[in-house]
Amino acid sequence: MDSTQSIPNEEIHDLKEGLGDGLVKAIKQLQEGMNGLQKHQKITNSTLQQFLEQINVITSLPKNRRVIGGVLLVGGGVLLFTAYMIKNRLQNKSLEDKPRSLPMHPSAEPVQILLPEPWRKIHPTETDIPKIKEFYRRKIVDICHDKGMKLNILLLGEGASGKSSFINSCQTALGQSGSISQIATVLDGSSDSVTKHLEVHGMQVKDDGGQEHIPVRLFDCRGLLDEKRGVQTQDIINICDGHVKDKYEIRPDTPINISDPKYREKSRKKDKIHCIVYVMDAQNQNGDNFVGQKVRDQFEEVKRYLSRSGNPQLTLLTKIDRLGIRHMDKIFYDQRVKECCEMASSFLGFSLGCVLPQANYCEEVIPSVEKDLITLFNIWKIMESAKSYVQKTSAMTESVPM
Ligand SMILES: Nc1nc2c(ncn2[C@@H]2O[C@H](COP(=O)(O)OP(=O)(O)OP(=O)(O)O)[C@@H](O)[C@H]2O)c(=O)[nH]1
Ligand SMILES: [Mg+2]
Repeated sequence: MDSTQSIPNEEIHDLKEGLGDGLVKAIKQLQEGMNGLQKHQKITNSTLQQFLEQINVITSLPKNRRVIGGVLLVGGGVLLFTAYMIKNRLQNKSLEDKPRSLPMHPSAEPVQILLPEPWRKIHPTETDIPKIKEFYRRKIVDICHDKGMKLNILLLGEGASGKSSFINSCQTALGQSGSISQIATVLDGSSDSVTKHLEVHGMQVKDDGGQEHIPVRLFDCRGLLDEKRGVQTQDIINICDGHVKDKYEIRPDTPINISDPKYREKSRKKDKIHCIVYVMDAQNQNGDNFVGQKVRDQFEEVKRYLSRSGNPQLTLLTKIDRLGIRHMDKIFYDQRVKECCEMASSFLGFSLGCVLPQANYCEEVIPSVEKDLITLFNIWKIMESAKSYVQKTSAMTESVPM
């Protein structure tokens, strides 16, 4: 039966007027809303317009209620689908407009952070890290074979900058015992300096015949802090000049008294410091302020004093692992480490070559070749500087028991 015959003409007209116009109105409203979203999406306008016309045509046909209902259902579905697609396209477009995150290097470091060439070459070949490690250990041992030479190194820096941890890292890398050395005391979260005495640490290296001492002594010192808690500049100068003996308790309020049993009145050349290392925390690059003003002033005073005697002065930039570096074997490719070293170099007025980035052992339970390698390179570099100073001044002509 022809379906139009069962519906009176007026009814069809009303239906068309009612549903058709209502639908057209709704579509128009939706279209207006979408136009706002579609600044860049001309395609959507024409799609909607075509759809609108189709609906108009269909609703004007004299069909029965079921046909019209079906049309509305399908039309509504298509409409929702179209709106969904438009929304997705607009979202994708806005994501495309945002700056992309950095493309990743195969090693998962962003490429512009890892430089194509190392900013500092620390070893001749890069293919076999354990072999390179051995190369530096051998160089360090060879320094020792130079006619009983003794090298005194003073580590000077703010409290918690990593002085004692560096001593432990050196012994770990040199000792090859398979565990982390704890010859110097390191504690977390102390507001005062953990190291309160002048502590002189000898180093041992594992050689073919077992452990043997090497003629380097690392002087650990109370941290520089404020007037109430830090080491006094006069004490630092006395240490550099060899007047302070091992285990002297450094008092923040007063420098060593010449009547103190730990005061060495007549210091010999072998008691003096042959290289001073300013230890700074790489995380503290607040602008370019690695240390507070009080500590900076003390550094400057010590620098001025030592520059008269030509004593080598280096900077150890600790905690570089906290700069967000994932692969410790990539630190000399890392732009962040380079920039941090440059800041440290201009902060203290030393050349970039005098700044040594360091990542100490702190949470590990076993040593890693990468940290061992950095540490060995740094201690070797420090010892080389001390050695040339000693040679230059002929300071160490006598043999000294460790
Ligand atoms: N992540 C990281 N932590 C470090 C590093 N060096 C030291 N630390 C941590 O920093 C804190 C202080 O280290 P210490 O070695 O005691 O510092 P210090 O300069 O001897 O401090 P004082 O003796 O208090 O003057 C400890 O929690 C160490 O584990 C490093 O290179 N990386
Ligand atoms: Mg300490």
